[in-house]
Amino acid sequence: IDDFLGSLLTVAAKAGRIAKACREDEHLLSLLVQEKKESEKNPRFLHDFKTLADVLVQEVIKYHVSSKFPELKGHIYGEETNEFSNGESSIIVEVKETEIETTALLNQVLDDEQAANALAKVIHNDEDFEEVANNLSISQLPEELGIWIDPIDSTSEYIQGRTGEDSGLVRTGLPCVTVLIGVFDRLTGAPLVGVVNQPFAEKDDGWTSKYFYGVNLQDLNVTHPPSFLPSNEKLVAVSSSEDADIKEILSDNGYTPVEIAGAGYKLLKIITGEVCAYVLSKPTTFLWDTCACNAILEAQGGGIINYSTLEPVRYRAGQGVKECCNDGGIIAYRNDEIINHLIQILNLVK
Ligand code: 2IP
Ligand code: CA
Ligand code: CA
Repeated sequence: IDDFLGSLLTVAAKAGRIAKACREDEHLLSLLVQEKKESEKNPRFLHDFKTLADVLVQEVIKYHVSSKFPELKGHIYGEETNEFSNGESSIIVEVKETEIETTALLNQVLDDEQAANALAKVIHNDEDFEEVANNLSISQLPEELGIWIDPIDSTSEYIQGRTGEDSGLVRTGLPCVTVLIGVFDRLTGAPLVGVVNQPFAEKDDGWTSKYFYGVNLQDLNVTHPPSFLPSNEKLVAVSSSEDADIKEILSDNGYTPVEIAGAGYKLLKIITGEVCAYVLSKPTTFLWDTCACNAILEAQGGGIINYSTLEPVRYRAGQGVKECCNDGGIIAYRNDEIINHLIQILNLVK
């Protein structure tokens, strides 16, 4: 059976291994960081970076999914463009048929044979993902699908590389890094399948990763972790850039706003039940940030609405920060009771 969910989890796990490989080697990491062009920058940041890891991960996911599911070719969208410049010239980074060819291409970017070799090995090493309980064949999904990839969310945390607090609710650091793959219905815009890999979930002698998924169909509704997990009723995740008056309204109404890095990671904290919602009044998240976790949240009975229109966020093809911005802000929530209360206290009723 063409296990669609298994394929997404397999490539998300490989993406996590690539992100780890790129960070492991300080020299390699220094080679990988490049400031984004003005047109690609997220207004949230004065300096917005992408790393070769971002571009590589996105290309690996595109290559893997479109070779296994050719009907998706041309409908796999991602945050990053696959152009990477090493100073004097720019190179189109992609996965080649063979490891040798991929090594040669990477060496053009890295100018470091050994590093290029190491990375190409991880890219071409196919470790199958452990059995996934719910085989999901692509035939169970609507015909017209699209995929949104955020290859590495929390790039700033990824580059800084802090290990994060060792207990309780991690708020910054490598644990906030997530690989996000969201599948949506191109006709309705509804998020259907979400897969998240958290490559730096726990630090013991090395980093152990964690995975999460959700399938949100009429006749199939599964999530990992299970939906019955209780949700913290008081903590609300906010961006460190959120307005003080919004944080005040939350505190005045029985909630505790918690500043946590990472759009994907804040959404993940709702999915795991550690916070009950994520409120963002700013236009600083994009379709690639929210699609994966939106599918999981809807499968759990929650969702994401636009902070200004109160409409559920819906997904479409697009390219770049202008076309793909959740420009009214978002509110993500675990259940209807929470969203109804938040709309009321934030006085958002139109
Ligand atoms: C970023 C990243 C930032 C987030 C921003 C996202 O994605 O998740 O953490 O800002 O909205 O677009 P904040 O930390 O204020 O929530 P990326 O790292 O992929 O650019
Ligand atoms: Ca992101
Ligand atoms: Ca990103």
